[in-house]
Amino acid sequence: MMNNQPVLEHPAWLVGVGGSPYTRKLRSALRFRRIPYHFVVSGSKEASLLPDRPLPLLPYLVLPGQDGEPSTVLSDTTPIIDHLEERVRPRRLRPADPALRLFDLLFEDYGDEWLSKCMFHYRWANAPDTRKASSYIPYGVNIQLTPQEGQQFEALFAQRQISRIGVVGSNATTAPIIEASWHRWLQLFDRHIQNTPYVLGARPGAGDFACYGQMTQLVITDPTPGRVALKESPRAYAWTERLEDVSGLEVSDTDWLDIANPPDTLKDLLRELGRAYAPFMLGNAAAVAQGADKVECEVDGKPWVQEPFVYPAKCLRWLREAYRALPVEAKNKVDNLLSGTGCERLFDE
Ligand SMILES: N[C@@H](CCC(=O)N[C@@H](CS)C(=O)NCC(=O)O)C(=O)O
Repeated sequence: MMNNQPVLEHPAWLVGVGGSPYTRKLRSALRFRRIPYHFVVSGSKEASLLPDRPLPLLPYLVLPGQDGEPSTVLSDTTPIIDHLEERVRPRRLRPADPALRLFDLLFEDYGDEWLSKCMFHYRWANAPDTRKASSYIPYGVNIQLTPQEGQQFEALFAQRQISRIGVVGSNATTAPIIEASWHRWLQLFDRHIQNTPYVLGARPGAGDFACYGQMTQLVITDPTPGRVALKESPRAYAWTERLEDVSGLEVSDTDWLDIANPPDTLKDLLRELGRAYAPFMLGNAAAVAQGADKVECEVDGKPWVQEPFVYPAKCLRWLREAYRALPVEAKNKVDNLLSGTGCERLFDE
């Protein structure tokens, strides 16, 4: 039934804040998909009139019922994107080709779970970045705070985020690994988008929007990673600005690249995923499975220590389910491209 609905008949409500990378991911994905929505600032009067979110996360999406009134509430951008793929047919983000689709999921997870580490680390481990973010973010939620209230929130917010830095895995041991990966990502991404403007071809997929969401903060907003970005890749800066609104890009199903014959730069990006993101995902999932109180693994050939984090272990499960569900021919294509990148270990169960 739902699959026959070509578009949402009424606008949805996207509740979030501009300083949240996942809000930015979903907002630009909705724009690209030409799905009508009203953007509602979290904590506002308008948000309080909508049904509450199922998880304490931003953003969340409130879908309209048949009468256009607020109905279903969804949290977590990856399942939200999946839900919309089913519900709205045109301009879908996930490629129909199963092999390509697996790569899109992988890049989406890399953006969500690894570039988020870069973003969190640079922002909350560097005083100038912390000062900038915590000074304006409170006003993003309430533009009319008094300066005293603003400063109070600033201190509370910075304290809260810094207290979460262990969960994300930024510490003295991991900082150089995270920073080196940010430099490399920019260099490799720069070369890749010289070949093809989006990760998997001439049109963006969910992976592009996930990377974009984190890159809004890393490339544009935050001073320290932003300086790195402008030095390594002014092109990545322009790409990030562009992704904010690609609603006017006309796309077709032939815009995806040929996954049996991809540019070398795609393999280079996958090698980068295999170098830092994949060993972290595996080490973390093993620690979560064992109920260990610490993740202790090697990432990029160096020791990595952090608190176990349940959410990325769930993401790895989702990726593995997607891999297991691949038809044989697609699995062969995926294995072929993953071979030697370090990412194949993700699916080595
Ligand atoms: N996997 C989630 C992550 C969302 C997330 O971590 N959001 C952050 C803000 S960017 C959040 O809501 N943190 C808790 C809070 O701010 O209350 C998604 O894709 O939506």
